[in-house]
Amino acid sequence: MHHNLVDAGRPLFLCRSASCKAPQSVAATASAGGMSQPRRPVDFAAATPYLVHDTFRAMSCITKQIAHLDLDCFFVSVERIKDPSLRGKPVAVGGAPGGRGVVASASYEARAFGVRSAMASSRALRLCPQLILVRSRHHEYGEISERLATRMEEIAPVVERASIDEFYLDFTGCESLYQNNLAGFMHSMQKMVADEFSLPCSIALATTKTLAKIAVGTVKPNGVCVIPPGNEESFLAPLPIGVIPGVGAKTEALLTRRGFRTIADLQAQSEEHLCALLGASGGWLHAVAHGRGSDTVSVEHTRKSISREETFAKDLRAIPELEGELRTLVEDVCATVREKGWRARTIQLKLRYADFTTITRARTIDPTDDDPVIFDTVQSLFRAAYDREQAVRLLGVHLSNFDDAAQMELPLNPQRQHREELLKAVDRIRAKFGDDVIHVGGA
Ligand code: DCP
Ligand code: MG
Repeated sequence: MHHNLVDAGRPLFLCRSASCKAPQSVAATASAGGMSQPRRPVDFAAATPYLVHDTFRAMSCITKQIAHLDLDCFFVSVERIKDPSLRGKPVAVGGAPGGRGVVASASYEARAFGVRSAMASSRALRLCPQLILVRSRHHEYGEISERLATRMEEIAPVVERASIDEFYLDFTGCESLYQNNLAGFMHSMQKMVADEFSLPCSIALATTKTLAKIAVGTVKPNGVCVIPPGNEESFLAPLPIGVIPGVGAKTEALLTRRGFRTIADLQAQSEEHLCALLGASGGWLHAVAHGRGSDTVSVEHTRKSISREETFAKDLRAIPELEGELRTLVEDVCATVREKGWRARTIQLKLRYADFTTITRARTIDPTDDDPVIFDTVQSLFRAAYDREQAVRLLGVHLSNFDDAAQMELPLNPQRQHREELLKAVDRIRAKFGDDVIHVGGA
C-alpha cells in the first residue's frame, strides 16, 4: 500500500509499507487538470533526518482519493433486468397505493413528474397517472447489493458499504496500481457494473467522502465526476446549499432567510459567523464548504449489525402489547448503537407467527441513533406486515449499514446537540436504574 504524503499541496514522498519491494520514488500529485507529473527519484538516505518529522507533519494532510459509487434508481433498475419493457418508462418500486404504501425508488422518467422516494404511492400516481408501480422484492435487492460489495472488494483496496446501493472506495496512494489514471478507472468501474450486473451507476472521485457524495449527486444518472485535489472549493462554489448532505430543509430555510444561496456564500463567511448562526454545526458547515470533511473509509462498519429478538412465553396477538414489545427491543438496540457511537441506516423487523412462518421487512432511512425515529420506522414496518390472522411468537429488530457518528456530518439542527445530551442521559439512567424507568419522547 502507498501513502501519498503531501505538504500544503506540494508532494513530499510516496511511502510504501514493508510489504512493497519496489524502490521508493517521489510522489506525483494530480495537477488541476487531473494529469500526473513525471516522477523524480529521491535519495532516501539524505531524506531520513527529515523523514520522521515530515511524516508526522504530513500524515495530517495526506491527500485522499475517495470514490463514491451510487446505483441509479437501484430498485427500479433491478426490476428492469427482470422486465426490460420497463426501460425508458416512468416506473416506481414501492407499496400499493391503497394503504400506507410509499415509493422506495423512482425512475428518472418518473422524477420528471415530481415522483420521489418516500412519497405516498397514491400521491405519486396523482402526479404521474401513467406511472408503473412495481412491488418491492427486498430479498433480491439485498442479494445483488451483497454480490456487488464482494466485487468492489476485489477491485479496490478499502471498501465501505454505506447503504444498500452506496459504496465508498479508498484508492489513496494506489494510483500506480491503476496506471496512474484513477479518473479513467472510474469509467472502467462504471462499465464493469453495467456489464456484470446490468445496473446503471454514478461515480465521483474526490478528496473527502462528503465531497464525493455531493459530486455524485451532480452527475446522476449514469455520470462520472472527478475533482482533482486543489479544486474542491471551486467545484463547490456554484452549487446550492441544499446539496450538502446533512443540511435539512429547516437549516436550508434558515440560511436562505439570511441571504445564503450557494456554497460560495458560505465560503465567504468566517467560521465564527456560521457558529453564531448555527451553533456547533457552523464549524462543520464551514469545513464542508471549503471541501474538508470526513475522509476515513471504514471497512469495519460495513457488515456490522446489531439485533435483539424476543420469543414470547405465550404467543401475543394484541397490537398495543406487540408494539410495547417492539418499543423495548428498539430501546435496547439503540442504547448499543449509541454506546458504539454509530448511526444505523437500515432498520429491519422480524416477525414470526405461531405457526413459525417468519417474515422480515426492512427500510433504509437517514442515519440515526434516535429511539423514536427507529421506533416509528419499526412500527410502520410492523403495521404494514402484521396480518392479524394468527398470534405472534417472536419479534426482532435488526439494525445495519452504520455510519460512525463521530465521523459523519452532524445534521444541521441546532437542537441536535441537546437531543444527543438527552439521549446520553437516558442511557446513563437506564444503565443505573433499569430499562423500564424512562422512555424517550419524540424529537
Ligand atoms: N430506498 C427506500 N426508501 C427511501 C429511499 C431509498 O427504500 N426513502 C431504497 C430504494 C432505493 C435504494 O434504497 O432504490 C437506494 O436509495 P437511493 O437514495 O440511492 O435512491 P435510488 O438508488 O433509487 O436513486 P438515485 O439514482 O437517486 O440513487
Ligand atoms: Mg442510488
